Amino acid sequence: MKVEDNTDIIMEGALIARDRVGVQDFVLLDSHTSEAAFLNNLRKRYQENLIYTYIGTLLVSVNPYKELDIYTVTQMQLYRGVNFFELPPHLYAIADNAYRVMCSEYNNHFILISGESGAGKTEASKKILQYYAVTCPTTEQLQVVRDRLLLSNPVLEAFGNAKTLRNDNSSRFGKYMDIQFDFKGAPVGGHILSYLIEKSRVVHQNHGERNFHIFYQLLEGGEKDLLCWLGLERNPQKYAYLVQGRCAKVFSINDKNDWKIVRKAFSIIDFTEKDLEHLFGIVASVLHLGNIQFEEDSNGHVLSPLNVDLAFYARDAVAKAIYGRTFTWLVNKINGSLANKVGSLSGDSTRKTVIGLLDIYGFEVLDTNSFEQFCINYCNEKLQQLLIEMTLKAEQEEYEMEGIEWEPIPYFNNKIICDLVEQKHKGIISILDEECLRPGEATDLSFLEKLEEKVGDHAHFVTRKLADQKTRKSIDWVDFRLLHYAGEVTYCAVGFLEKNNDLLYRNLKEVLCNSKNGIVRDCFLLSELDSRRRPETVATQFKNSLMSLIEILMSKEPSYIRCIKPNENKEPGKFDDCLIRHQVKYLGLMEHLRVRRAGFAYRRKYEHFLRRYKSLCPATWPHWHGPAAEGVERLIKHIGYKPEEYKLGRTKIFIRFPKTLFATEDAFEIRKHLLGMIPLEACWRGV
Ligand code: AD9
Ligand code: MG
Repeated sequence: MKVEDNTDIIMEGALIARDRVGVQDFVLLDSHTSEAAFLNNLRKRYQENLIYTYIGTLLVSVNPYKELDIYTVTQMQLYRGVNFFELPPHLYAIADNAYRVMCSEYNNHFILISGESGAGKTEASKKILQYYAVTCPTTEQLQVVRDRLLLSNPVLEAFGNAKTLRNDNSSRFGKYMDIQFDFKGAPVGGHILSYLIEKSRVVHQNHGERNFHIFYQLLEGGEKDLLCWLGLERNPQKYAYLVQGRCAKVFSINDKNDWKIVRKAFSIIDFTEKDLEHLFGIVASVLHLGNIQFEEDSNGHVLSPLNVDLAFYARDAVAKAIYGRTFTWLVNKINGSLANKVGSLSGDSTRKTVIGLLDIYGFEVLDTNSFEQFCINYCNEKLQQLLIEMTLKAEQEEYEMEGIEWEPIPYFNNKIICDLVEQKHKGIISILDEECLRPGEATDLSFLEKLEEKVGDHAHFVTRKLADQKTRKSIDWVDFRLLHYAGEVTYCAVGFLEKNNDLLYRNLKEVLCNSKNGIVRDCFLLSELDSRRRPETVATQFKNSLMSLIEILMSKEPSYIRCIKPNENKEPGKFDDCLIRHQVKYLGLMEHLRVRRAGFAYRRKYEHFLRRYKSLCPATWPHWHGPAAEGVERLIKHIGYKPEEYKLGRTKIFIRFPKTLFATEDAFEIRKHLLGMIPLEACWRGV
């Protein structure tokens, strides 16, 4: 066979392969960046079990709903220290890139994982944590920290996750976890911030849903003696708080096994037997509380000034309060055990950097959406807004500011919806808070009327009164509808005031303050009873905590993972075009791609670029005395950048393709070796 024929065959083979598996970076799509081409590429790859695809440095992930062989230690080692685009797209590449930049530039990072409920955020965040646990340098002493970081997950999931209709392991709280690294890049500690646990689930679950996992784990897996001591029976059907969803047993969940994992985790995270006694005591007491019944009886029993409805209400309020506060206690306790105690031992406690992992409950639309969905979806609006601010908006503004020629790319900015929810005095949360200040007078309906009066003309708000003008879909008279960035959600206003107020009768609080259970006493402090200050409402607390989260994130370097849910049935291999198209649209992926294609992959201030690479050019090494911009110009001329590879802005150099930067980086590594700064093997770490 002639050589030319052979080449043809190879070329043809490559084209066929490409045709079959698509391109690994959407930026490389041949055709015009149409939505159809985008979906086609995603579908091809998904069918080949290639669930990850890049848009530049952003990772798109489609939930495979089956175990794939791509998370092994061998795979982890493969991605370690390798330049971003040299291997197929992977979570590990994102994790490794953030880590390497952190180590070389001593700055802080975060990885934002977003997508709707069931799209794969929690799995992604766990896999990233495992990646760091396996690939980062460690010492015997640091292994404890590593194990605690990993094992905090099963504990928090037991208490904070539950089966919902959308996801058998749905996160019912938001989680932001900082992993702290020392100057050698070893993980030395961590810190978790948790956001608004959905405690209404403790007392009520929709059909097909469960309470938090821990209840079932305790009943299924708890040792006989323990259950006996707690006065519990193994059968979940015996407990009113566990039977409402009518699905205590779930095929995909092994409660007995999970219990064992959780028990082991507790022992490694430093929980004492006393702590556990108190903790399981609380879990059991919630179940017992749920079984308390009240009857109207004028002849005696216990005398109570409450009618039956109020007695049930008070009972549920106690159960929710105990569980909610215990969850916060749990997070604090875990934080205590993750706190970096190694700094002083390793002799350098000053130079610490962090990588934050954000895994928050995804956008959610149920048959009936309540206050909880309102908070969850508002949170997702905020994250979308952050992403827009930090990518689409910031990127385009930067080109303009730097004087780089740029054709603006339009995108939907959801700030208008964030404002509708959170604006002071005028937003939905303020209106709700105002109603909560009128006890006895205000009701959920008066709240709805106020909304109509104050935000009725907003383009993203609809009630029945306004429905005819704005939408054809019917809407109930107790409902209001928000047109979120991710779609329409109809909220039932019933319960908004009560859930936002979150009050507990004073005498019940008194009882809890004097509890014999140490955790309950820690959670209900006597000082709270004396306080005359009105506590902040739930929505306002949540709003404030999100604002400070955004501030934390804005101060760090971002990486993004956008998770996509392929179908509504949790089915492996099923690519539902319509559902995925909708997500591609609202996640703004097409706009992101357009900005990426037209823009530059990398940019750095002249001073930083010069400081790093000056050794590559005799004119700039060891010192350049002129303006940094001129130094950079000399430097890139010397190393042979072609005009189409870069642009020079007012304060920064912009590099169009990652490969240009990687070549420069490789040259720099070799130069470092020649200058005697590092051994040669280290230069080839990534090869
Ligand atoms: V929610 O907003 O907390 O309700 P998540 O967190 O986005 O949601 P999760 O990570 O819990 O979804 O994924 C849902 C299920 O999809 C998991 O329980 C797995 O069964 C499945 N999944 C997700 N990602 C992967 C994966 N990379 N490989 C295999 C996966 N299965
Ligand atoms: Mg989750």
